[in-house]
Amino acid sequence: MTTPKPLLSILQGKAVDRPAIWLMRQAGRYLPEYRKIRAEAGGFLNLALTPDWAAEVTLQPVRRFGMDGAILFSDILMVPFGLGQELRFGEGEGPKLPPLESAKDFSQLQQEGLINRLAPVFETVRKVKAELPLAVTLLGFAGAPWTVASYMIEGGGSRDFLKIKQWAYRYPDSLQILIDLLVEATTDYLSAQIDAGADAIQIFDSWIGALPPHFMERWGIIPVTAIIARLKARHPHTPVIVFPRGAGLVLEAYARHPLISALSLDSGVPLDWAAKELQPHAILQGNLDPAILLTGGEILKNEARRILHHWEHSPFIFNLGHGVIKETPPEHVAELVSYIQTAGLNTL
Ligand code: 1CP
Repeated sequence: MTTPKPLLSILQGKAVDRPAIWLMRQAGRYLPEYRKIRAEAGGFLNLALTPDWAAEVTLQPVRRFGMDGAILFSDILMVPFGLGQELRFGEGEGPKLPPLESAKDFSQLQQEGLINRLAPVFETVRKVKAELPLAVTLLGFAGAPWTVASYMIEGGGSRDFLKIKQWAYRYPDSLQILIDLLVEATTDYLSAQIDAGADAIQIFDSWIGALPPHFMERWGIIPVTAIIARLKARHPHTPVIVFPRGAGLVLEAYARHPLISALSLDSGVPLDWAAKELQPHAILQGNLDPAILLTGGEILKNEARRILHHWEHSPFIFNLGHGVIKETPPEHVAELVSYIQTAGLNTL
């Protein structure tokens, strides 16, 4: 059976004849056509907030490789930016923000005006939707509250997350105020992406794995499912994929949660365990090590085959366990996409 949008059909729990594939960070520096536009745009923020450019780089990997999904070109830090926190992306560095030092700083964040300040993002979604082949699913996204709060409090990327973790351990009620604010802001932001044409959503909780397992319910599952509950009230048919990177055994609680229907797995998740404990409760996506895509050759084929074999009888979305590494040769991506889409399960 051929379906109009294989990726969306899988997320809706329909039977399809092959797994779907898209890759986290499929747009970006490993593509020469991205680097060209990035150089023209100057800064990352200028690129992400100029709809013609952002739409173009969203479409680039789909055009080149024929993925089943296009992910909006934007960043999880658009929400803090939309709330009025200053945001810079230095050349070759990660994001930098003036860190929130105490609950007093929360009053500087302005929720009204968020949607206006982020209007170019929704314009990008509309532009992509108009140009995207019908068979391709358009994914909107946002960061989960814990992960986004970590950048707002640490002032950028972090290795140890000591500021946000101490805040969570010492003043949980105070951190909760920020998390609740992010639940509301993220819901509005995602809802506007869906209104503009996003077919499905992914919520990235990239740093939830920094917490011990028994804190993941409070700071991971509860806020993420609060967003999903609010989104469902407005858009009951839009699927949401949750990516709780590094959640380990807590993935079982995510999968069993009635509001979570699809989970993205990092490369640390053993697939025999996932097949048994997660797959009965959720649609799964993942989880090739991005370094294997970087390496290419025999191991890429063998590992792609190994992952597919786990899902012979279940709907599955092939992806990486984390984003594409910027040194990855585009030919490796081309090989992987055509392998997944054409080898099919019968000829493996
Ligand atoms: O200069 C450049 O070209 C900037 C590099 C870059 C890109 C291409 C950044 C800065 N963000 C993005 C786009 C982006 N970010 C996308 C859309 C593109 C796609 O997936 O094809 C998405 C989905 C994100 C999401 C994102 N941003 C996450 C969650 C996923 C993950 O990687 O865990 C996170 C944590 C960020 C923060 C961020 N933005 C950029 C960087 C370098 C970082 C990581 C900083 C750090 O903590 O070290």
